Amino acid sequence: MTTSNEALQRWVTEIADLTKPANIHWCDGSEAEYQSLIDQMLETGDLLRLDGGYENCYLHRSDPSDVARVEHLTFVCTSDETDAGPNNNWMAPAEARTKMDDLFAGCMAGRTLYVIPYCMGPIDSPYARCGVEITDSAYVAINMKLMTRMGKPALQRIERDGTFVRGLHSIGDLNPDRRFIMHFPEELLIQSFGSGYGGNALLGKKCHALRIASYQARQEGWLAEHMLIVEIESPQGEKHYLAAAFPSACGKTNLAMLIPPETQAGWKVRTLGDDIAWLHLDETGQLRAINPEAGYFGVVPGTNEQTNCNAYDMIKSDAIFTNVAVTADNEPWWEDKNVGTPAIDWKGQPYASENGPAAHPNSRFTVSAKQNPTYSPLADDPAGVPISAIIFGGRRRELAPLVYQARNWNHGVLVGAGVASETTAAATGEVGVVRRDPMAMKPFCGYNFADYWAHWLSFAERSENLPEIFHVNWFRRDADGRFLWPGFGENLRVLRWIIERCENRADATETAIGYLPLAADIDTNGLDMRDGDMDWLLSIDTASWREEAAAIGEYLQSYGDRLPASLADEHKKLQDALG
Ligand code: OXD
Ligand code: MN
Repeated sequence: MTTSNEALQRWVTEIADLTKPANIHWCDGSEAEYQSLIDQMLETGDLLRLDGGYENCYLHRSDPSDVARVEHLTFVCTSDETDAGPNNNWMAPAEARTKMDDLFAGCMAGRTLYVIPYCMGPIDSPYARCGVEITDSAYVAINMKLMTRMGKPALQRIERDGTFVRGLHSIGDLNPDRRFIMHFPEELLIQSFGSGYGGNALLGKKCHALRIASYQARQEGWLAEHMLIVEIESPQGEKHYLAAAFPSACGKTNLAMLIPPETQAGWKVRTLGDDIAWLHLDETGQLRAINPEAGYFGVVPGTNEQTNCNAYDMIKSDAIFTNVAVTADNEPWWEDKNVGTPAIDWKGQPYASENGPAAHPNSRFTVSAKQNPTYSPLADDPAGVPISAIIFGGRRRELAPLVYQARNWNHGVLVGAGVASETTAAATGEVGVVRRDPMAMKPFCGYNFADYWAHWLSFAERSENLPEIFHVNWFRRDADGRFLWPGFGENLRVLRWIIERCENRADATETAIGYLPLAADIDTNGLDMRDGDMDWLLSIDTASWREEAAAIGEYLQSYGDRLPASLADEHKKLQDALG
């Protein structure tokens, strides 16, 4: 297969000349191709077949030094450094190109170069965008097949539209000293070298659908966000679509796949997306969302019949596991799976508890979204879904109440900009330290956050019909470290209040930080909670919030002159309200 798009043909030739592969394979996205890549990887040992109750499931073990996103090696290369902003690592484009050309020179010798045309979003959607990833990793090719609309239809769209994002990837020699993830948003180009792992290597995901897309979205008047999209249907058949931004490994997949507990009879939840949303205003001023992805790359540990039964079942067939352990029967195993025992750890060594967890804490499953029993067919609707509410959240043991609502859009932008969360294993670095993660986009915004907030604020001038904005925290603990809120399916109780607020049907108390429910407004029927837990979950400690507001102010000020005045105003209002 080749292409009638001359720019693409030229680029493939140019990259082949640079990287010197033994073969070139244009991916058509067929099942037969998927199976033949799997067979080939089974032969080379890059994949291991899993057994037990797991059908067509495979395990890939990545290099032990290559198990998470590498934010310190991720760069945004704009011609002007300030366009990348203090939120990104920056390198001058020419310097980055030279560095990467040196790394890529001859790097595919003896390997196959895969050309992977893909479409982010429903193929026929005006909101979708295409890309082509060139890679020397068959693991990337099979993951892209599950995660995106990959192959022939995407290539046909590229040939129709004439534009595409270029992504060049090589696993190189997996040497962490020769690992870089470079973005050139002005050229719609990504170059990634030295990692075979997830967000570093599956370039459609974080690199394209967030970093490059956020940059493009600003130019074109839309938003590319780190958000799940979920449909909630009430017992009366009323439907609402919510988009929620939480940092990595804070439960987006679980919330998107929420299973209503028995006490919530008649409620239905369907999933549109678990990680990324592209949001556009339609001609009526309604914000509409599409999920650019077609699969889930989810965190495995913690998935069990209680926490997320649908995900637990969904990954029993046609899934790729990365860095989980295996049992003696060759079933995949992970911490908190609650069945079976590990025999071999994620590194392929006999399991011994003194060596740490059996599955890597950031081990993942890759699976087509269509395997989700609560997959919403609207995920394929070219027009997307209308969003009623945007929800921000983080993992905070203290401070942030269970839920609160922003007073209006601009205040909501401040709430989003002030998001902070404890770090997780999704990225390399220390776990559990609180860091600012505005809109959960700290690792993913492809340009200066100050400009990004200005772009968010500009939506208020374009529509009078914008979604309500909320903040949630499922992770608050008491003085003994006990989680105060049960989380998982019970989060529906909080989503119900959010929907009621969108419908102007629920009460709230106005506080310095926004509108909070009264304890009685959240249904706690049947929950095993102690007296006073709900009050604690909804309490606001003014002294701590003053400190938080000061810290947010300091953080915002680090963006200097570029900080939008109306965001500074919102912040001043918060400080005044806290007294
Ligand atoms: C992810 C992440 O993999 O956010 O989705 O790290
Ligand atoms: Mn994510």
